[in-house]
Parts: sequence; C-alpha cells; structure tokens
Amino acid sequence: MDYQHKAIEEKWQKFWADNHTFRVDNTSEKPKYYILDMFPYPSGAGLHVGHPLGYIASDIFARYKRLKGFNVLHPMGYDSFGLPAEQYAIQTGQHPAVTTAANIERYREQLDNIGFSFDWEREVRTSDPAFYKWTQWIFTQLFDAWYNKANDRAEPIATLIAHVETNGSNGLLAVSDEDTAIFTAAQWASFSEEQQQRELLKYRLAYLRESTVNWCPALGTVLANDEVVNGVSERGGYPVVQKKMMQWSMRITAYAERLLNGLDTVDWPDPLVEMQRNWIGKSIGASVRFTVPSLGDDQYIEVFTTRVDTIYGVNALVLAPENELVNQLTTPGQRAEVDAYVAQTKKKSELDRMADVKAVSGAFTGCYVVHPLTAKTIPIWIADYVLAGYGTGAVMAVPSGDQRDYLFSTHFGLPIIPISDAQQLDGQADATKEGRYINSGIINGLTYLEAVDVLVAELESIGAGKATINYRMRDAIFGRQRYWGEPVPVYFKDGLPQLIEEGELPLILPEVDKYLPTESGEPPLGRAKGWKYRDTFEYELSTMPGWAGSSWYWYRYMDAHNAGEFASREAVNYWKAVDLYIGGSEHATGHLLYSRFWNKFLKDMGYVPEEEPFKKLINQGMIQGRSNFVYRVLDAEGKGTNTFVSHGLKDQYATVALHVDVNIVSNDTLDLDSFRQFRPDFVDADFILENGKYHCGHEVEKMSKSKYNVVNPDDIIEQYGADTLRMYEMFLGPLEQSKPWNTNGIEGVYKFLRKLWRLFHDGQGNFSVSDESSSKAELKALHKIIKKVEEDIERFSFNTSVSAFMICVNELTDLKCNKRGILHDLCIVLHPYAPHITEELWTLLGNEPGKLSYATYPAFNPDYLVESEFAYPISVNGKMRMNLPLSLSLEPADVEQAVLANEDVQRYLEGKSIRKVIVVKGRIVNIVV
Ligand code: ANZ
Repeated sequence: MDYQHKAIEEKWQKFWADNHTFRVDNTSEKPKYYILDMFPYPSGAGLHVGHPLGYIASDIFARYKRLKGFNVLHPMGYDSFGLPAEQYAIQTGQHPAVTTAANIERYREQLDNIGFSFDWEREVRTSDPAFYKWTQWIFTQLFDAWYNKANDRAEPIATLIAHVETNGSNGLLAVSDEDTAIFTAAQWASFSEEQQQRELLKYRLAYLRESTVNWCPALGTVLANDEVVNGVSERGGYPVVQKKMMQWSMRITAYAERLLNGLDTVDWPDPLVEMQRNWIGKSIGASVRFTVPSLGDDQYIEVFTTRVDTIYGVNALVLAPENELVNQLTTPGQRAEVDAYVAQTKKKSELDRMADVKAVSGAFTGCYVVHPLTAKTIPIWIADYVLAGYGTGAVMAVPSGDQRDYLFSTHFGLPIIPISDAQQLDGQADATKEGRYINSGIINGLTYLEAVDVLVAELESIGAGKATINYRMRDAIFGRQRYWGEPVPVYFKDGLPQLIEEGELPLILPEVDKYLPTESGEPPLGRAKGWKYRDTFEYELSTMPGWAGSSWYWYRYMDAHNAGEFASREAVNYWKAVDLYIGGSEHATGHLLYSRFWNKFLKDMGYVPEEEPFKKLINQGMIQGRSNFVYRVLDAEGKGTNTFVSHGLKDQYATVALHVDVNIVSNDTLDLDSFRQFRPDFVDADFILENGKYHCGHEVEKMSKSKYNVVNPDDIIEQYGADTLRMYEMFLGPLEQSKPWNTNGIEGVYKFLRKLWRLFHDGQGNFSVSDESSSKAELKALHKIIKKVEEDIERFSFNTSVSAFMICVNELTDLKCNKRGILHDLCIVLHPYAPHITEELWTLLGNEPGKLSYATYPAFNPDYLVESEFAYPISVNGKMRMNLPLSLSLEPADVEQAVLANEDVQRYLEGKSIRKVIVVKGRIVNIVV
C-alpha cells in the first residue's frame, strides 16, 4: 500500500484522543518541563497557516522532551473575552458567548487536524465563569494589598492598617497616589469609616482614581497605551482622544524596579528585553522646586530633570497644558490664548505629541517663577511637548542643553542662556566626559559627576530639590466600558467601592438587551435588569480589560479543575514556572509586562514560588501571505476588458493587476476554469497564454482576506496531510524569522514522507523489513540524524532538521536499508516532526500502539561517525585510475600489499614491472611502472 496520509492521520488522532495519550500528571519521577503557547483569541475567521507556526514548534519541542524523559506540560486554551466578538454582537445581536463558543469549536477542529500533543483535559477559556472566578479573585487580592517599600513587596492591606493605627502616616514607606494625607494614629482613629476607606484607596494595588485616559468614542471604551497606535485604536483604526475619567487602575509602577531587574534573569530575545526596558523607562535625575511668588511664598512648581547640572541655563519653565496649576497661573491678559491652546492640545494623542518634535507650539501664562540658585525671574509657559503624566508634568527648559527646549525657545524668541557645560560636555550627561564647568555658580570648575552631587546637596539644603528616580511606565488602566469581559467584583456603598464576598465569586456577567452603552452613557452592564448586589448596591459597571485573564492563565493549566483555589499549592510548586514560552512579538510590552507584574504580586502574597513566570521565551516570526496576480488588459479608454494576459507578456499591453485567490493557483500557474468561477464577471474571461499556460505574478504581503492570499491549514492537510504541513512550516526557515508562505516547495516534503514509507515496504507496497544486523553505513546515516536532530531541537533550529531528515532518508534509500534496528530508531527521531506516519510505521514494526510518544530518544554513539575506511585514489604513472576502499587502520606496507593484490589495479598495470609504490596513509597511492 502507498502512503495514505488521510487514513493514518485520522486513525492516530482518534487513538490519541481515545487513549488520553497526552494526559499529564502533576506528580512524576521524571523531571518536569512546562511548554506554553500564547493562547489564541478565537476569531471568526479561523486559523490560517501562519497561526500554527509557533504551536508546531512548541509541539515538536514537547514531543521531543517526552522522548528525552521529561514529564511535559503542554496545554492549550482560549483567550476568549475581547472586542471582536462584542463588535459582532453589536452588529448582529448574537450573544458573544454564542459566537465565541462556535469559534472555539472551529479552532479546536483545526488544531486537532494538525496532530498536536496538548493535554486537552486542562483546557482553559478566560470567558468561562469557572476560570474568571479566579481572575476576579486575584483582583480582590490586589484590591486588598499595598506595596510596602520598606520590605520591597506587596502586603495585605491589613499590615498598612495596623501601621496607621499605631503610627499614623509617620514612617509609612508605600507606593501610593501623590495626594496622601499626613495624620497621627489618633487622627486616623477619629476619621470616619468613609474617610479611612478613601485614604486606603490611595494605597491599594487595584484602585479607583480619576485619570487621563485614551478614550475611543467609536469603540465606546478606554484603551491601554499599547492598544493605541499612531493616535488611533489598534483594532479598527478609530480616533482616540484624551479624557479624564474615574478609572480602575493597577499600581504596576510599584514593581518598576523589579520588572527591570527580572529582565536580567530571563532568557528572552534581546529586542524584547530592550522593549520592556524602554517601556519601563528608568531615569535617574532630580526634582527641583521653583517658587511662584504671585501665588504666595510657599507655592512652587516642581520639575523633573535628568540634567540638574544645566540648571544655570534655564530660560523658562514649561508646563504640560493639562497641568493642574495652569488655570491658577494664567493672568487675565493671557487667559484667552492659554485656553485656546489647552483646547487645541486635547485633540492630540500623547504619541503624536512626542513624535512631532518639529511642530513647535505653546502659550505664555503671564506668570513667573524664581530660580532657586540665581533668584532670577523666569517666565512660565505651557507647551504640548511636555507630557502631563510623566515626571511632574513640568520641565525646566534649557535651550543650550535640550533640543526640544532649543526649538521652543528659538520659535518664541526666548533668550538662550549659554552654559558652559553644553560646550564642554557635548550636551551629554555622560560621566566619562572630563570637561569642567565655567561661569556656572557653585559648580564652577567641577566635572559632571561632582556637579550633580554638589547641586543635589545644595538644592536639598535649601529645600528646593532632591535626587529622584522616574519611570516612564504608568499605572495600568484596568477597566473597559464594554460588555464582553470579566465583571469587576465590586459594588458601591456610599460612593465607595467594596469587594463582594469571596464566597460569592464568580460574579457572573449579566444578560443585557443590547451590547451598547445606556442612553445616559453608562457601560452596557448598566442595562442589566435588577442587577444589584444584595438587591441594593450598584455594581461596578465597567469590565476588566483584555489582559486580565491572560495575566495568570498559565497557572490554571497546572490545576484546571480546582474549584477551591486558582491552582493548588502542590500543582504550583511542582510546575513552578514556564520553561519555554512561544508566541508573537506583538505581546512584548502588554501581556508580558502585565503577566510578570501579576506573577510578582502572587509571589509576594505567597501563592506562587517564582519571581519570573517565563524562563525562556521565543518569538516566532510572522508568516506573510504570498499573493498572486492576474493582469487585466485595458482598452483604449483605460477600461478593464475581459482579457487577461500572462505575466511574461503583460508588458506588451496596458494592464491592471488584480489579486487572484491563491487557492486556484498552483506553482504560479492559474487554473483557468476555477478562475472563470472566481467572480461572476470573469465567466467569459479570455486569456493570452505563454506556452499554453497562464503564469501569475506574485508578491509578498500580509496574509489577509482582502488580498485573497489566505491559506487554510485544513486545505493543505486534506491534500498532503498534517505531517507534511508540520514539516513544511518548519522547513520554511528559522522559527524567529518572518517569511512568506509559499506552497511551491511543499511537494518536496510530501515526497520525502512517501520515500520514508517506501523504506518500510517492498516494491509491491507490502510491509517488509529485515532483521539482519545493520551495516556501518546504515548506522552512520542513523547516528548522524540522531545527533543532528538533538542538536537542532536543543537550539530551536527546526528548519535545519528537516533537510537533514531528507538527506538521511536518501542515504538509507541508496543503501536499500530496511533494517528493523535502523528504522525503529529513525521513527523515534522523526516522531516530533511527523507524529502520525511514525506512529503507524512504529506499530507496523511490531511495537505497542501509541507508546511511541513515550519511547526513549536513541542515544548517539560517536563511534559510528568515525570514518573507518578510506577510498584511496590509485594513480598509475601520475594518472588517476580508480578508488579502492581500505581500512584506515592499515599501515603503508599493508596498503601497498592490498593495492597490488587487487585485480582491477593489476589490469591498469598491464603486466609491466613495478618501479616504485608511494603510499601516503589516508591520502593516496601512487604506482610508478
Ligand atoms: C532639563 C534638561 C536639560 C533636560 C538638558 C534634558 C536635557 P527622560 O530621560 O526621558 O527621563 N522632561 C521631564 N519631564 C517631562 C515631561 N513631563 N514631558 C516632557 N519632557 C519632560 O528625560 C527627562 C528629561 O526630559 C528631563 O530633563 C526634562 O528635561 C524632560 F540638557 O531637564 B531635562
């Protein structure tokens, strides 16, 4: 029988499912290994061939690790809350739960077709109440916690309460809002319950506060910074504006330093680590206070600067237009100008403001500050290059040191105060520069480092400044004014948020009549009829953001059915952290930062053992589409005719290129009949052909429906099988690289598998292997591949193994090898890549069905690779005549004897007498006659 991929793959997929082959236990004698894929959002379009790339790689690794004797956790699930299902619900009225379930079913089918070794009994869905109960529970833990800087960890809010009850706010070292009160223990005791709760909210790690948010009117929701790209929403491309709203936030900034330090301990791609570092954006500098006499002697504006050494070059104070002081500072004469400017800024997103360095704008407030060291009067301006949410939302402008300040000053004709450091230190805050300051007050004659120390000490002594570390990262908004997300487990009593009781979790997402905001502008949950806590209190109406469930899901896989805990201690202590995480680089700053943050929090609270959740991480590249084009001939008026010219002839005509469905093109040749059915107006299409064929043009583009270049893995599997698909996806190139999908080479992989099949079968297609012992050449071919695949997989180089397999099977075919011993081991080595065909062949070899997944990877024996023979070139009178294989252990005299005894050699000697024989061991034999 020939290789029947369809029957074989169906058979083994069913076998694996029926026998729970990939069920994994939380206890084992074996060492553990946790391999995680970034779980998919189940979209309506299903999987295209680009999606499984990472899953195939992780599956190969998982199968390989099992063969290497590891207890492997390799789960899969769905990130199933999110905007697309909700947008669809708004358009069609279909409940997002219904469409989500249907999409999941489709995904599952497609995933099953590929033959993954997931333990499906551990599947999670973030939109399942049994799952989001624990997302809500983690929220309650965060609400009930604060960050104690003294111990550098999160602690239950109870320890904070204990502190203020005995010491008041004195000695409290906490990460908090800026406007915390100063009070004694007695004052705390005299606060009303409401006052106490209000104060505690300023410390909680999950907290409610008015903040400026990215508001997307079209989507009716707030978006996170990483969901806004070039001022529009990442999904849908809708405009985003800045707006102040009461919002749930997460105090991720408390973890800034630990998030930074942890990056040194993980094995992640450098660009990804760099992106996280930049996102966290640590700056070491100083904050400096400039008094505002017109507001009163104790009134000041604080700025954050990384260049306190440039303080003598300050020519203005520039505030973000949103800065709360602006209103107070503005003089009546400047009011109109300032108001107009503030209004104009509202339209620009933060990213635009940062990107537009050249578009200088601003307004003078009419007010002045006093320089703390020179006592000079300095004007206060507002400008949008200063961001409200960074530092203090105010800068000291130093045109001779900072480019933006320079552009700003020249634009508005502000005096440029020359400072010596700019010349001597190249404007770089660089400790290696040896220049010294001149004409610079108290830092005259000092180096950069000395100057910083002296200035900070001086400012501190006069109460005008201190050393400060700033992080660019902000606290994370944790609310969405949308329906399809986890309800926040909070209700309101006297305007203050209260947690619902733990025993009452999960707080189930209520039904609504429409997935739109209410008439009064409340989120969709405001439509839920009679939805009140204990029939009395209003629930929080926003839901959690998309990243909530994905910030801890890998723990649920460890113990997916636990009804009493998010995962048991034993499970968490057994699996610890993810050993290998594979996923797309688009999650570099969102998901991966939030997950690390929640992980650190859970660790602080003693729920999980590891500081970092993902030890090694690989970003798989994108598979791009390979679009095909046909060329429509245009008539004299430039209108499209119904004639299409083949690619090679198109330059002889006026044409327009049209995308054509890649599924009706094979090897860039168009299937003409299918094309006529592709669109109604093509029914009568005529073709100008080349050698009887229509050649299409091609181009690499993003894989997308509109470009007709989407390839569905199901179609490939139907035609070639999953084993071919798996190997071919790897064969396309290095895992991390982006590459176009191009089916032109897939036949080669399919042929390889058929050739493999034939090694086990005779010419009539009957299974036939020999029990004879293997030859050296056969063992060499086998051990080469054992070594190569092991080395390749260990360094995640999957593509190179595929070509090595091809070479191996070619060699064995040439050797006509059908030895049981060789083929048995070959099945094991190839199994991670092509699990179905190897299961079938391994069973045909007489092994117990289904046990291949847990076989032992063959041990590499280097002896087989040592060359024991050498084919000596034999030359006669300087003329190369033949090669003679001889053992390399033979000494020159023995070689000479063996050569001369050989009949073929004798023929070349033509009976002449031998004058000399020169033997170079392991190189050549030269005979002179
Ligand atoms: C004076 C100065 C002189 C500055 C000089 C730079 C160079 P990073 O490294 O990003 O932390 N800055 C402070 N707060 C700002 C805000 N809210 N919006 C825009 N810019 C702000 O940069 C810190 C520097 O960026 C600070 O140091 C401040 O300008 C500016 F030769 O102060 B500098």
